[in-house]
Amino acid sequence: EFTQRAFLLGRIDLSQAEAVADLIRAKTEASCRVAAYQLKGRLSERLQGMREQLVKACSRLEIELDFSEEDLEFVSRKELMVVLRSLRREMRCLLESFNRGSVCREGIRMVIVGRPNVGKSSILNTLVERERAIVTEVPGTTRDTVEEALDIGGLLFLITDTAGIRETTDPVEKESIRRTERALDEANLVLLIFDGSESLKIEDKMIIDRVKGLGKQVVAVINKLDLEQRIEKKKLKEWLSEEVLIEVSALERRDVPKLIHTLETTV
Ligand SMILES: Nc1nc2c(ncn2[C@@H]2O[C@H](COP(=O)(O)OP(=O)(O)OP(=O)(O)O)[C@@H](O)[C@H]2O)c(=O)[nH]1
Ligand SMILES: [Mg+2]
Repeated sequence: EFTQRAFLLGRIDLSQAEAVADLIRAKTEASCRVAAYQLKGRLSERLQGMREQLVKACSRLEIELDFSEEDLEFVSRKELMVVLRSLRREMRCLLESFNRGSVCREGIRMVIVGRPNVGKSSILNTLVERERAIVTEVPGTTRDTVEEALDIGGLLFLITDTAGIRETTDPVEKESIRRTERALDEANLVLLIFDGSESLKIEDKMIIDRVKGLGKQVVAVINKLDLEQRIEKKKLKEWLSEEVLIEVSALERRDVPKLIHTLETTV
């Protein structure tokens, strides 16, 4: 009510009013910082400054048009171009900061995918440090998507563990895979898991191609580092090309801090 009154009386503008809601909803330090910046009116100041410059450029051009018959130059084309170019740069910066801001506010949707039994649920459990998802040695254990929130370096990660992707005729598993696909579509970041103790399978390639086709950020992980390694790392690197690849053992929590650090620096 007080925010609404402040807005209606012109004490704050719409972006500041929205920042009040963001500040209340903020779940991490980063989202709190973004909302506070906006609340102080910094975003409004930037927008106002840009608007003023545009209006000025526009009015100069209009004068020019009004007196186009006469041989008078009210504005130098070169100067105008400098102003417009710098404005365009600033707008691009603002657009990019919008994406970063929305990631801070809404959190990063990270989806864990891979073929069955590679240790996706174990990775989720080790990240959140509790037995969140059921883990068994039976491939196809996770049927429905499992979600959990985690604060990593002040950023909110909304982690989804999914059912393993494989060819199947089982109707329940088919539906599980459809849910995995849906989670993938909504993801900002994909955690692609491989089993280091087994050689690469055709399904691994299929999943890589599927994920790459989405054009999202990917962090690849070889799990089960504690077992004898049979995975063809060279071939995997070729399949992945430029994606980050790290090795962990979810079971022994080996190199998990490295994985967390990678996630923190990737986004
Ligand atoms: N040795 C070893 N075993 C692991 C590791 N991570 C997972 N496992 C085992 O691998 C098996 C499968 O683990 P899950 O975490 O259920 O694998 P998943 O990918 O979620 O499997 P689905 O849900 O069936 O797709 C379980 O028996 C785990 O104990 C690891 O780092 N080392
Ligand atoms: Mg699972």
